[in-house]
Amino acid sequence: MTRPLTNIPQAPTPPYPIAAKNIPIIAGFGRGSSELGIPTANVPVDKLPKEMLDLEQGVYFGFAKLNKINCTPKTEKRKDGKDVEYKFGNNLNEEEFKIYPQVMSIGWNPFYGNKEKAVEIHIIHSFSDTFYGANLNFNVLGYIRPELNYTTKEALIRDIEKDIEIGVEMLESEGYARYKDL
Ligand code: RBF
Ligand code: MG
Repeated sequence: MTRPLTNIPQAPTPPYPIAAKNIPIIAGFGRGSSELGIPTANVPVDKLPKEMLDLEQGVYFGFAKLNKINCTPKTEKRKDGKDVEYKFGNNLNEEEFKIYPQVMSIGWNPFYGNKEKAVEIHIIHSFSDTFYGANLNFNVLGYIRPELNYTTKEALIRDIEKDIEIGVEMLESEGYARYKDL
């Protein structure tokens, strides 16, 4: 028996597992990769299953898998006016379409003072390119912590890195690894 890192149960308990399929990845603010070095797949809240919208703001973990879309690349303007290239996953390597652990943030990103609720998934893999326009299958298997405000970017990054460590540890454990099926 390994010592539990947190008070997270040893297997999903209701309302988990919650699964979402073929959710399109949209452009966020572009801060995840450029400012934090932690890219996230932003998903449209209105395309998510109701059980996911009922979750309180906070940080969660589960599994995720990208699906490539057969679509010609296009460029779209992000809210801040910056051009974003949608490649629909066609630029990624075949082996990058497998199931990875993920940590997910639901909330208003208090550190950045967002006005709208954002749901973003950090897939735990260093992808060879961007994944805008690809689709995402993912599940939510448990809760890690509430969304917090931070005084520095470094403190936010440190906590996300801790979330990743906790998420990976839980997902490798017997009670959660069984849900690696999307
Ligand atoms: N933003 C916050 O303001 N507070 C948080 O506690 C917080 N936790 C996060 C945890 C994870 C696992 C991830 C992936 C993101 C988190 N964020 C949080 C969101 C972060 O600010 C966001 O990913 C970047 O601003 C890029 O949109
Ligand atoms: Mg993002």
